[in-house]
Amino acid sequence: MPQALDELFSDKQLKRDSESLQRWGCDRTSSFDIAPSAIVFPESVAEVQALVRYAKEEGVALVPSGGRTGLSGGAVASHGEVVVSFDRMNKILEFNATDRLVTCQAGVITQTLQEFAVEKGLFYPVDFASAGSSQIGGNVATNAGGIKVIRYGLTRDWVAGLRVVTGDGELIDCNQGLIKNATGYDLRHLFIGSEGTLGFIVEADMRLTRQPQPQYVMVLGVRQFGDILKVLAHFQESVSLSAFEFFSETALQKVIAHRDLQRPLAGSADFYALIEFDETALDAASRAFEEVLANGWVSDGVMSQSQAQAAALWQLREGISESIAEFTPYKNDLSVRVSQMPGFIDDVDALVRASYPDFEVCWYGHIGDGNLHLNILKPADLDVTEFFARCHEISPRIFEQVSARNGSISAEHGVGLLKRDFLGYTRSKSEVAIMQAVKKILDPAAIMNPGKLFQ
Ligand code: 2HG
Ligand code: ZN
Repeated sequence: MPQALDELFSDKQLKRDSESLQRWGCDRTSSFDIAPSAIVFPESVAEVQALVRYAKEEGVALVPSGGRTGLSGGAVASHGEVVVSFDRMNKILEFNATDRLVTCQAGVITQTLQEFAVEKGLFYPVDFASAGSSQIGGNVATNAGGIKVIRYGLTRDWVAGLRVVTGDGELIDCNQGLIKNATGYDLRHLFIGSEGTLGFIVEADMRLTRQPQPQYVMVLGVRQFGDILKVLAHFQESVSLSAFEFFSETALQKVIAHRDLQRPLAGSADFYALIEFDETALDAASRAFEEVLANGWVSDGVMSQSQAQAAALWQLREGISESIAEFTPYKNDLSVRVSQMPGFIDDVDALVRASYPDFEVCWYGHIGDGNLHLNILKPADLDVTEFFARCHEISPRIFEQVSARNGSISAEHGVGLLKRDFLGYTRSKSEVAIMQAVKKILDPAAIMNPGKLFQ
């Protein structure tokens, strides 16, 4: 096998040194072995096709790799796989102002697309803390969400067309950038969120939209977990929100210490809501603030007076994930319908308190989308394996709560390796069987990111 790779790729497109294997063989997870056999960097669709055909012939497992910012092990190579990095397929190929479409190679960095849109007087609204390194191909493959979903939806909503190399090495063109196309199954949506298990996304036609008005950000101190949802409902009665995020005091303390930031409010609260809206909603938002204060749900609040202040307040939320990385967190990314949230929060909170009395628990997330990030922090003196084993023991009990409310065990981070064994809490046996059957058709030799999502 190694010889053939030398024939398919030039020296600069192929790495086998141990430093590179460690670097490109993983994502942001820390609990899986990293053991790829080689890293390849294709520069064209034809090279990806040739590689897949060769891998199919020889039974070589391939792992696609984008910005390596994933949190579920979807891009981890633990079993001698060949990692296919899209770092060298990072060009914006085409822009059409009438269609408001940008054609990106899979390796275009999210922030590059965002900046390109601004240059054209437009806006690419999917955004998250790792936008500076995550790649469009990876975003599509995991249907990435982020901080503006409440207003703009997920990556799925911005994909107008996809070119995908299937496990047969065929190139298929899905939806051609059309708005309307009622010609049967929309295969584009099958690949979105498929985590590279059906084919490798090589190009995507991404939609852009109008630039938003200047944004205002409020951070509110909230007394109780359950009151955050009352605040959300109250604001939504009169304000079109572009974000409604929350974080706990523990999360705030971590990010402040890590980035050396200022506390947003004079005092502290158990929880904080971060709310974003544009200037047309300024009066309504100010009124809503007075009302939630009068209702006793909120103890205090602050509103940005400039774009710089808005960005500073956003740091308090966006910096959390990075700030807790040093505590080797055990991650959960849960979602239920917003209407189910109150009971769900109470039950999971009680479970976590009872199960991990000696662990620090950090709550934050996109509560306006029904999405909670629950991070359990490792005590410094506890061994990693033991810590993960203890957390794993409790996971089924948390997932039972998710399942009882028809929720999801992975709202936006994907299943990968981390949640694979728990897929059944969200997907029925019939659904998993259908997914496996679809995989057999598109990836008959089982070489496309095998072992991810399901066995
Ligand atoms: C976020 O919302 C990201 O900040 C990361 O989805 C979440 O690290 C996490 O748990
Ligand atoms: Zn998130």
